[in-house]
Amino acid sequence: MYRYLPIRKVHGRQVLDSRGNPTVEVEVTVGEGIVGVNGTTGRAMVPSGASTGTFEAVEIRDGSKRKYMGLGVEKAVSNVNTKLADAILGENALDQNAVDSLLLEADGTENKSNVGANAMLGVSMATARAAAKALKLPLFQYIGGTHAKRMPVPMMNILNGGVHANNTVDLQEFMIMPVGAENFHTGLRMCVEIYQYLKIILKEEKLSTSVGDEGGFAPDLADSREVLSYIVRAVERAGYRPKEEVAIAIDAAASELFDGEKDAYYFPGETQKKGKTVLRSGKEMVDYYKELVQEFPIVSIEDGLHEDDWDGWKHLTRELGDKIQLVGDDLFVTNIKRLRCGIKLQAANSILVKVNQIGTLSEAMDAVEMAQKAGYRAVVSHRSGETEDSFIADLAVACGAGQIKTGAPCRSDRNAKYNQLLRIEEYLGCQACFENPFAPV
Ligand code: 2PG
Ligand code: MG
Repeated sequence: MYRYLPIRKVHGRQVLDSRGNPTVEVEVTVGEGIVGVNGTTGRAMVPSGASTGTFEAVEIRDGSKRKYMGLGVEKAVSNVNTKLADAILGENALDQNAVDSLLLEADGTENKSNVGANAMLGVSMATARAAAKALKLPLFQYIGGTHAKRMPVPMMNILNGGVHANNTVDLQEFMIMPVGAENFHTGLRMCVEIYQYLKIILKEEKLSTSVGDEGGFAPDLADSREVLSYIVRAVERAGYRPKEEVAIAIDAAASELFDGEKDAYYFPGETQKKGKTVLRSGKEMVDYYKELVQEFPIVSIEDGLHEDDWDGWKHLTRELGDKIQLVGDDLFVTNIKRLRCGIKLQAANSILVKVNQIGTLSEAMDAVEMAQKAGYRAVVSHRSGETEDSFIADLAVACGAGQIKTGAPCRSDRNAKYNQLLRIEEYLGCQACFENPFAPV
């Protein structure tokens, strides 16, 4: 077996993501002998957000309006093929940390704005894939080792709003979690059935069943209470008990609603539907969530407040942190510096992990590790702009996160992850474990 598996070739290209925007794809070839004859190639594709946090690592776009409305990634691809390839050719693909450190060095900036986090991530993930393939190991086992066996509970988005849809729903994501399921495939089936029943109910009510960026339905509903009521109806219609068997999670994506001048959160859809301006202060947001948590089986709220409001987050965590999961997405941006700060302040109690927010696999794993050590939960997540690459499915099992957020069971960019998890569960057989992440230890 190998101890040294040299990186022989790094090749980037521009491909398309789920929104029809260009993104970076990278192939890394490893192994002895002549490339193309004896080498093993791993491929990875880079996702991209819409409700992007200010503190995320920088994704480089070409900006030339003549091509792809300025969203081309030719520069990032060229950085893959030159600067990043030069940095890692001949290095040991089995030493992911060292490879990622070289990528960081080649960039040399704090926020990855030199070569681009999109360029770096493609190389980082493709290296791991190539190494796993050369060792003939499933990706999750290569990354996570022999103890990787915890299947994630899906946090499945079934109703889209905010910047992911053009409806009147202001909070970005309404998700269901099959907390009462005994294994992954049953949990997935429960969620899919509820999604299909929600469609039937929306049709019956003459509401739109067209979908948003992550495949969830995007009807024009009046406010969060109405959305949550529909979801509870769909859960019951599918024959499941809300709370015991199926719980609800929300991603408010509050940074998108925050109006700095007014120092308040503006709800444009609710304003339109109700015919009067709906603004909520930080404190009112917390009170609003407290009411919703009392009325509905909500177990998790992500980005309940905006990314700069550390004091607000402390307050939110004091008020709700012992009842539900509070996930920092834009707040932490998968960055251990921001996470460390949050842990110190006791802001939030969970982190959303998005590999492209930070730019390398090793740094994303560092964030999961820091969270878990501090008693924070980790939720591995997709982006609203996705691809057919199912890397995060393996990552979720590899790091034992216990939760994955990867959209509706609609559109193959989302189902690619669920389908990969079905394969992993089958591979693990009776060793696979699936636990309600909110059950007391
Ligand atoms: C989020 C994500 C994924 P985006 O806010 O959590 O659902 O959205 O990729 O647009 O940032
Ligand atoms: Mg989010």
